[in-house]
Amino acid sequence: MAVNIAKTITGQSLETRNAHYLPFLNDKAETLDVGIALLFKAPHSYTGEDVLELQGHGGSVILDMVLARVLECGARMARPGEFTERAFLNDKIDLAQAEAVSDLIDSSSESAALAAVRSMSGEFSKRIHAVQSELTALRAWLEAALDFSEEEIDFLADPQLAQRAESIVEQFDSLMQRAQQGQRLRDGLTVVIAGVTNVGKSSLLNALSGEDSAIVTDIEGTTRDVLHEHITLDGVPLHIIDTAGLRDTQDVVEQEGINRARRAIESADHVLVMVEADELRLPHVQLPTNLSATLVVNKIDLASELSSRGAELGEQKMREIIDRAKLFAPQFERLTNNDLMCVSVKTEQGMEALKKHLLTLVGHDAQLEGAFIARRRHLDALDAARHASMAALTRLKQSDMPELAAEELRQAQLALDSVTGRFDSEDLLGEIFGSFCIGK
Ligand SMILES: Nc1nc2c(ncn2[C@@H]2O[C@H](COP(=O)(O)OP(=O)(O)O)[C@@H](O)[C@H]2O)c(=O)[nH]1
Ligand SMILES: [Mg+2]
Repeated sequence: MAVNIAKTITGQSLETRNAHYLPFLNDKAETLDVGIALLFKAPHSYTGEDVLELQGHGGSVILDMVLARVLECGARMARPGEFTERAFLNDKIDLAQAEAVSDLIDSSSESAALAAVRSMSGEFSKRIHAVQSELTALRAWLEAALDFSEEEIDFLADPQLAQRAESIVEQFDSLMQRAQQGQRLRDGLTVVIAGVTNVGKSSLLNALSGEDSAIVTDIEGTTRDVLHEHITLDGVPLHIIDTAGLRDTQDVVEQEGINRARRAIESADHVLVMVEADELRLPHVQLPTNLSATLVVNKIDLASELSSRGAELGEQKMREIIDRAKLFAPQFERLTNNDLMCVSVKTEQGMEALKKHLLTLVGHDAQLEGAFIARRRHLDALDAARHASMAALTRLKQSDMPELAAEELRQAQLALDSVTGRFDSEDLLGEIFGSFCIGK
């Protein structure tokens, strides 16, 4: 089809993969525009099919006329994402790569774009295939060992089996770390500001979003509902959530606000635990221990005791604050300097450092291994695959029902297949490609 249309519109037989500068003709052989025609023959094209590319001068009228002419010659308009969908169906790219095409186009920061290119060019998929083939090899070995389990040599007792499963689990860890970083670059991070009343939580939300969305007063219990703000720092999306101060109260409305605050905290990616420099008040509840958290000491403009360097609180004071904070958030047992920020929302002191810290959490400036752009569904699949491998490892270590270990490994493979799309689910494909823009 594309080859015929090329011939009709240009009046010539085009050489493949060559730029031809020539007129585009209408049905009366009149020139509509003069431009470049490129013909790609299957399978050497983006979609794996014959493709004709016409590059004209642009401008909506001429473009419409050329488009109308192409349609007249038998073409039809593509659905959103159809080119990439065809590339996927023709095995030019896998599903993770196809999704990365869309994520590259939509990327809102340089880091996200770099991560998307990495996934699009197949680096993410290559790592998945590597784990996949190790899973296959281990399964084959295990199945063989099971077949010979009646023999004298006990293959199942071979410690290499467990070692290999262990190495697979480790590979999952590194893969997930890079994918999670990519998912955060793509979808942003949900950060909840938590603490008692009047420490400056709402002021921080307003400062970060640059808007007066939350009401700030010196009256305790001012914020009663959960407030959401979507902000972007250096192109990285962040969802900041301000909550009611956590305290014991008889006020029914405030109590409901505090319950909502707790739920918001539980579903957050990260919590900023806010305290006041001079008045160490922390909530009576405890933060879930698996949440990552930063201790933010606010109102250092009011602090009576500053360190010799001036910018930070004295060491004695810091230790006191940390000791108290540990009671609220056990994760602060392992608090490092990176997880402790002294700020004054009022004078803006330390605010730049706090913003930088938030970007670090997203992995925006991570120099180590590059992130792979990834979606929630990829993370879920990797998580399921890791979980199944871990279960297999436990069985192998304890020599407990190895035939079930083989099944766990198979489940891990199935989960991994869903990332690269080696399976068919029409619904999922429709959902993925339907979200593309037209022409891609
Ligand atoms: N001096 C000083 N006051 C602050 C600072 N941040 C917030 N405040 C004040 O502290 C009071 C409580 O702030 P708010 O944001 O409503 O606290 P929330 O209850 O934790 O949301 C308000 O009067 C703010 O103006 C700060 O860095 N320094
Ligand atoms: Mg508030």
